[in-house]
Amino acid sequence: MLKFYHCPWSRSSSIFWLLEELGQPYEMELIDVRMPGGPPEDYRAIQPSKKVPAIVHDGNIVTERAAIALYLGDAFPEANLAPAIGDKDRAAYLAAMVYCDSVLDPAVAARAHGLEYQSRDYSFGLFDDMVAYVERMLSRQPFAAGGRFTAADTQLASAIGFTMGIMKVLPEKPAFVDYLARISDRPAYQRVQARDAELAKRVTPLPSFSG
Ligand SMILES: N[C@@H](CCC(=O)N[C@@H](CS)C(=O)NCC(=O)O)C(=O)O
Repeated sequence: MLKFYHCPWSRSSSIFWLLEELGQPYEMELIDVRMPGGPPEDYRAIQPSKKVPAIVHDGNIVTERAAIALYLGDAFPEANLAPAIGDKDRAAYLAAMVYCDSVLDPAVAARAHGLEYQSRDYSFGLFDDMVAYVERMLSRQPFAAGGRFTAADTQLASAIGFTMGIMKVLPEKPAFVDYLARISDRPAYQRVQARDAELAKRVTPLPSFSG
């Protein structure tokens, strides 16, 4: 059995979407990461920083969104969401997965917090370089890893949707808007939007973002 630790409307929502795309059975445990004091201490045995997402599958604890998405895509190849080793799209797939969490996410956070820095100061580099790169990528290919939807799109589209649509930090580039339009009618995506809205009533509300 697969167990999924989730907080609605958070970074774990991208893994929720991927699980729905995979169509495998899983059990969800809600972790209220926004509650005062954070989740209970014993959750640290699953996720060392008491963050979401995390999964347990076949006795393996997997943390870190990129690792979880890669793990799940490979664990369920029948869903055809992970270009296999040897596939020409594998390199772009791996790079996009890691880029979302190691460059896009921290670059947006740095911008949101008004951090002034040089590219060489942090491994994630400059916000404007990140925006230009993602815009170029999505202008030359319809999906994160090339011509077809993969697990990497659950991560990239979630990141763009949240940081552009909710945080209002990522600029509304036509390439980003068109990309979100390409994925937004997927049934798994629609299901997760509806379920997260329901589940959100059971946890501490999101802070408001001033933009
Ligand atoms: N590096 C982690 C980061 C996960 C993360 O930042 N999760 C947020 C959800 S939006 C969280 O749990 N925040 C609660 C907290 O930091 O106390 C990953 O990629 O999985």
